[in-house]
Amino acid sequence: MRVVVLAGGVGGARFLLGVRAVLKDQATHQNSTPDNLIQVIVNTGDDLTVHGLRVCPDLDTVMYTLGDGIDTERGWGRRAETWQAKEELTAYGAEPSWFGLGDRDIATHLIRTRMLDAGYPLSEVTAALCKRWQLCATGTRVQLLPMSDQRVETHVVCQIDGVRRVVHFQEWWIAHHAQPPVEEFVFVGLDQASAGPGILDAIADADAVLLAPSNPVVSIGPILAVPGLRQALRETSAKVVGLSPIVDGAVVRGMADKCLPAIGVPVSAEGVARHYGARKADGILDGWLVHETDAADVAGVEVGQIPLLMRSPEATAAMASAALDFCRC
Ligand code: FO1
Repeated sequence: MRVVVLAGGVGGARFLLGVRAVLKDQATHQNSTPDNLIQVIVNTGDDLTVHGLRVCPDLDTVMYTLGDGIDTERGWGRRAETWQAKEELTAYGAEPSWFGLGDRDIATHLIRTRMLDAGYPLSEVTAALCKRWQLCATGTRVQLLPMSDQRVETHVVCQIDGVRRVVHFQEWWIAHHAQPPVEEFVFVGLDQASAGPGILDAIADADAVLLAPSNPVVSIGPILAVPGLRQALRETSAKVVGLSPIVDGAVVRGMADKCLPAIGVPVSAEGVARHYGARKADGILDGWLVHETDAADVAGVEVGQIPLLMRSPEATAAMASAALDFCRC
């Protein structure tokens, strides 16, 4: 089965563990070893350069999570991390002191920065980094596809201490704790960007396309904004099914509740579904999975109700299984 998943960071990475587990389980229960392929289209709008290093938070969160190197408490960065380099940089007064660069994590950024400087595109750098992390499982290959090889960065137009400012998303999210009221999210570089290699074909050839329960504005949003992406989703023969990131009327973690109002979307399962829109209209969704206590009524979108809290690997696998079943029918 060829499954394409659009994903951001923490929530998307956890959901992917479920998708991989379901396909692996199916592979081990079938006599012929099928060749499943999960192609993850990952948001790169969070990417930034700090201390001369190129950091790709969502690509790294997905890679570390699927590669079992993630710090599960934080949801980002490496397990058993240390922060000596960060402390030394701060002692020198080097900014940004607010960005948590872990010593183990720095190795990833050094390799990435060296390869980018040598002219390798981000897609090839990502494939090279993933070789170490063994993302595949029995009968299931996993490929991480940056949404674009061109640099696209999410910047936030907001009010900080009464002054209208434009800051990088990471600064808004980390240094200002997503507090400053947002006027607009701007995806800088988008007009010069094209879909990463293999992405449009992956969507066209998919048996299923899933929108992970990631932030609809700053994770899924930049991906959908890449030229040609929405059209590819509207044209694929695969079903396109999303999972609501709003569970029991609220965000589970992250800052979707601070982002959705900035684009005029209600913080609800139905609000997000309407935002993505029905493929039968001019949107992208065929199906939408909401938590058992939520509801959504969107013309042209088939809505399913299942537990959407990723409390355990089994719960996450059940979500993935329900989404894939939706695509098969
Ligand atoms: N999140 C934080 O809240 N504080 C940090 O200092 C921080 C550092 C960081 C470094 C590398 C990385 O891959 C992720 C990091 N994150 C940090 C998480 C990151 O801001 C978020 O995962 C996403 O970009 C937003 O979903």
